[in-house]
This record gives sequence, structure tokens and C-alpha cells, in this order.
Amino acid sequence: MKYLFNKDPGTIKERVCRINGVRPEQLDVSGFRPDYDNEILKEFKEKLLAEKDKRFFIVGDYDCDGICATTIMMRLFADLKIRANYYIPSRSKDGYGLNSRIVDTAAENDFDCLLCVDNGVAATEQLEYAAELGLKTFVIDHHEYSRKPEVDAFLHPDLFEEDYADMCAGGLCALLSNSIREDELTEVYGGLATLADMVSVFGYNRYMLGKMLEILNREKIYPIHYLLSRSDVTYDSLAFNVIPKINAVSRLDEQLNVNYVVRYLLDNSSGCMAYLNKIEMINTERKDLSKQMAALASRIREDVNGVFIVRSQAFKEGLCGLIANRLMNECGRPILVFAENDGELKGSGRAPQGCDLYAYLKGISKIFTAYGGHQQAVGLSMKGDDYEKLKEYIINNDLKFEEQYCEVLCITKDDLDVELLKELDELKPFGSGFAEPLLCLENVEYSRKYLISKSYPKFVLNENTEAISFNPGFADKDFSTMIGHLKKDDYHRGKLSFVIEDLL
Ligand SMILES: [Mn+2]
Repeated sequence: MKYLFNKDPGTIKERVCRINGVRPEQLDVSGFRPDYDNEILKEFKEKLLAEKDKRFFIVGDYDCDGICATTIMMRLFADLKIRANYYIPSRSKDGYGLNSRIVDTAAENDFDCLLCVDNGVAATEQLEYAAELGLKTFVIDHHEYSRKPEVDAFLHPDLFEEDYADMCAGGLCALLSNSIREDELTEVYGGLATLADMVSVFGYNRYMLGKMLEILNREKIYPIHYLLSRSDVTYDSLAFNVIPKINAVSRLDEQLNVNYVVRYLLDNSSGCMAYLNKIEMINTERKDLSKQMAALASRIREDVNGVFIVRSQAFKEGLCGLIANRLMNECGRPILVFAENDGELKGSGRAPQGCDLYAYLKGISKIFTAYGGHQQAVGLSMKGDDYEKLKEYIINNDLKFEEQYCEVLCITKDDLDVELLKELDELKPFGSGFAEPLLCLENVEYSRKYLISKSYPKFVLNENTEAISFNPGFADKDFSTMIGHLKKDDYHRGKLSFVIEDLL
């Protein structure tokens, strides 16, 4: 990674805004009110409510966004006394999105309306099939589409103006359902989906994120409260403790049906505790398994013309994305990780910024039985026999890589205090379009250095702050510049922790 050292004058807020190309007033959504009278929204709402005596079948997605979107719609239908049921496809058995088997199930069980949330724009054929079987079709989705699906009603952020243009499915469902009646739990789940799906953190999304935090700090929302275990309610604790647990279930769904999570989120009472153990257990297993898989993957991966590629029968398909992500972050190189099963390879690819892996693999997409994603993340399936063809393609075609510059915020050691932490906290939430700044300390002097768990170096910077690195490779590195994030030290109140990302 190459760095640009920002030494501009001004407040932290001004400098962070300038680095991100954001106007400071965009951060303030205190005056924002959702536009419940929006025409697109109204039209969808009317079409939906016209069927209020019919039975709805909701088909969601197995990630946090899709699970929250499904939960929000189930709550709305319950409040409106609309009969409804839901199904989250199994990642391992169904794959992503609507399929004809699910459509058959809906029709056979006498549902009248099919509602896809967080999927649907790409399921043109399946939706046509549903219509042939006599089902009314509704889609609430935010994925990119080339042709608008022919459905009875369609809700998509592209139909909205700027402040709403990057809603996730949970955000869309929350907007729709709160335009019909206001419900705080809906705002919490809409905010959680927004945090999970890495969409823009401005406009309506920023409003939702703030609402979520405010409500969670004021009310005990049982399902979230239990998942947080003992951590405070912050964007970070939700992102690190809650969302991964919700996402873990679909990754290991041969052990626990992902629909279980919707049931958990729907039960905002202490009774939801009954589901908690299983979700926590799956998450612990997810952590253990990904650690093992990552270690194995680093051992047996091949370097093919600058692209790492690895396959194994020991890999779990649902964890390939996590592993690819982890290894890509460690080595800064593109990587493809495949789980092998009955001669089939299913996996994920990740690439660093400046690398368009999606476009690159399009060149050989004819060998893929499934292919999707975007520049830095792809999901793909293929026959095991075609693995060599893939390698050959990579050898013969260079994956172009434009090294990216990262602008870091230069500060001095004297700036390291609770005041700075407060200033940074006030800029939250960070996210897409508004990256948390990396701080940079030059000519670093420290009074003491020691190792934590025999491998992670810690440096005492001043009486308030210690710097720590979770990269054992940094234990003996010579450096004069430290780049990282400032955090509250969890163990010693009032103390700060500078988490090192890089040493130069
Ligand atoms: Mn989504």
C-alpha cells in the first residue's frame, strides 16, 4: 500500500471530510425526516395493500440484510393482520435467490402473492413462472439489474432520488413499512441491515443508523441485547459482535436452518433466549473452522501469475468468502478459494482495491456454472475438471493491478488523547463513501516495548496510549512511522489503544 500523508490544517472533522470528498453538512442528519409520501413508495404500498386479504409468501436472503428485510415484512404483515409466511433459501441447498422449487412450494401451499426481498431482480424467469402459476409477484431488491423485472409491484433504490439512492433491502423494507405504521423494532432492523450491507452512510441510511443506535441505547431490544452479550451498544460492537453471528448460521446451514434466525429476531421478548445458544454455538464453530481453513489455505495455495488459488475438500463452501477475504487482507493479493464437493467446485474470490477481479474472470466465465459479484468480490462455481483451464487462463492473462494510494491523517503524539477519540467518534458512522481515517504518527518514539501472548508487539507511546499490532511480523520491524486507528482500551478505563495497521 502506498500512502499520501495529509498534513492539512483544520479540525479533524474538516480534514476527514476533505479526504473523503464529503461536505461536513452531509454528516448532520438531525433534521432528516423520511419521505413517506414518496410517489414510488405510495404506488408500491397501494398495490401491496390491495392484496391485504390474500396470503403472502416472503422469500428472503440468508445474509443479515435479507434476514432483517424478511423480519421487517413479517412484522408489518402481522400488524396489518395479513396472513404471511416466509422462507430464507438455504445457502448450501438452494443457493442465492428465488428458484422454481420455492415457487412451486408457494403455489402448492395456496399462497396468492410472492414477495421477494433482497433478491428478485435477477430472477426474471422464476418470477414469470410464478405469474404463470397465478401468483401475484412483488419484488423489493437493491441488486443491480439490466432489465426491470415484469412483476406486479417493484421497489428498488434506483427509483429514488439521491438521499435514498443506496438503500439496502432492509432499509427499503423499513421505509415502506414505517410509512404504513411506525415501529421502532423495524428501525432497529433496518439500521442493522444498513450497517451489514456496507451501503452509503449518508442521507436516509445515516438517519436509520443513528435511529438504530438511539433506540438500542434507550430500549432493551432482546434479540440484539443478547447477541451483544456484554458489549456496549456502538456501531463497532454491532458490526463485530452481532452481524457476524447473524451471518454465521447460513454459512453452516447443514447444522441449523437459517430460518431459525428470523424466528429469533421476530421474538422481541426474553423468550428469544431459547434460540440464542444455538446461534452462539454456530458462531463459535464458524470462527474455529475459518481459522483452520485459513491456515490450511495459506499452506497449500498456489501462486499462479500473481493470483493465489486454492481448492480443498476440507473447505466449507459457506466460509470460502471469509477465508478469501482474510487472506487477501493479509497478503494484499487477489485470491480464489474453492470448496470441493463431488467433483464440483464452489468458491469465492477477493481482490484488493484497484483490481477488477469480476471483469477479469468474465473472460473465462463460460467454464463457470454460476458466476456473480463485483470488482473486489466474486462468487463462482465450476466443474473440478475445469480447474486446470482456469489456471491456464490466469497464466496467459495478466490480472491488471493499479496500486492504490491511501491518504492518511498525520497527527502528532501530543494529539493522542480522549479529546481526539471523541472528535473521531462524533464522525461515526463510517462506511461506504466515508472511510474511517487511518492516523499516521511520524518519527515515533516510544518509552517501552513488550510482547503480548509472546508474539504481538506493544509500544508505550505516552501515559495514556499504548500502540499494539496484531501482526506478529511487526515484532522485530524497524520503523519510524506508525499507521493505525485509535480505540478506547477495553481493559483500562480512560486509556487509549493505537491499533497498528502498518509500520514504515
Ligand atoms: Mn442486500
